[in-house]
Amino acid sequence: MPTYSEINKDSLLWMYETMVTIRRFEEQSKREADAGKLRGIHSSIGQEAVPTGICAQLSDDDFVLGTHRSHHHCIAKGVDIKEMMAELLGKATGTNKGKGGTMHIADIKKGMLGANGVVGSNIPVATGVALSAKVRGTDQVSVVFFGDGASSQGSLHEAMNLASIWKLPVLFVCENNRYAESTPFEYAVAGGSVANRAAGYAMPGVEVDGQSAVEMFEVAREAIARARAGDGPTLIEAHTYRYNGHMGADDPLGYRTQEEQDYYEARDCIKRMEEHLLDGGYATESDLKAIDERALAAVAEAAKFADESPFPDPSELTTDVYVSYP
Ligand SMILES: Cc1ncc(C[n+]2csc(CCOP(=O)(O)OP(=O)(O)O)c2C)c(N)n1
Repeated sequence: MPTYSEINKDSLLWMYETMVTIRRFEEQSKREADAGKLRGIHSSIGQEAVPTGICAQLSDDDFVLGTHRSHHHCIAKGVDIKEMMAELLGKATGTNKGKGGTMHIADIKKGMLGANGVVGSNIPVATGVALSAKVRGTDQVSVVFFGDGASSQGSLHEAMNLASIWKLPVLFVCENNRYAESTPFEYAVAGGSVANRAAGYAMPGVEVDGQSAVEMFEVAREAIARARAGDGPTLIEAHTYRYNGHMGADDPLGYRTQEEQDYYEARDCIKRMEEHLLDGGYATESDLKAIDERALAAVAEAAKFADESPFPDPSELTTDVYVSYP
């Protein structure tokens, strides 16, 4: 997985391809769910720029921890999409041998320590991971993504406090997509801001347009540098939007308006990156078409791989479930 230190042609093109791959992957995941091959997914369509702008600057040695809605985190962190799709379908070739599914994808060698279906649960884990990096004297950074709903969990506040007093190398990244299931952010979050909460824990709290990969990159650059330098954590609130229902077709979206949806879709992260690349002379229409086709082909190959893979053998039921200590 490449690691970029600045915005240039290479990093812009990598971010574009990563976001397009995430979107095509999510579209395919929905088709798999609609076909009854899994029970449903929490789609990350609309939110692709958030992990992409950050992970462009991480290496396999850095850590990411996610949520129930984590396909975009995994792809941005370099997890193989064939193994991911197989995991979604519960196949033996999946990242977790088919035992994790859509909400528990992990790939330790890529530094993707796991999606997690329990809201808010990965925040203290990421903080512990950052403590481990500090104790071991490495320059590794730990990044945890969570939703606006999770931002009021006690786990975030306990973790921010410890991360601040111990100056841990962790980025707390809130993907504020405006709703926790159907509960609006304005109703549920006192004070109307997640970023403001950083002040109570003596760390920077930054708001950023989460539909711009370039802005995500810039904000993350500073936070990552701060973490690697031993200066401690940053809280980032990325304003974004999930275009689909909370968990697919079961959600009639009665709690939000078409105007609101149109507002965010007009600021779509992929469209904006496309414009940025073309206007800046970084790519031509045909370059972008070639990338789009490559992403589509990669996702089609992943779907085929997943379909053709076997389910785990029943004898595997309890393997990898418990760790045995020597
Ligand atoms: C501890 C816990 N409480 C409740 C749930 C049920 N649940 C799943 S997703 C979700 C909403 C989470 O909203 P947010 O953190 O904003 O993330 P988003 O779904 O918007 O990505 C809830 C309440 C859960 N999985 N875990």
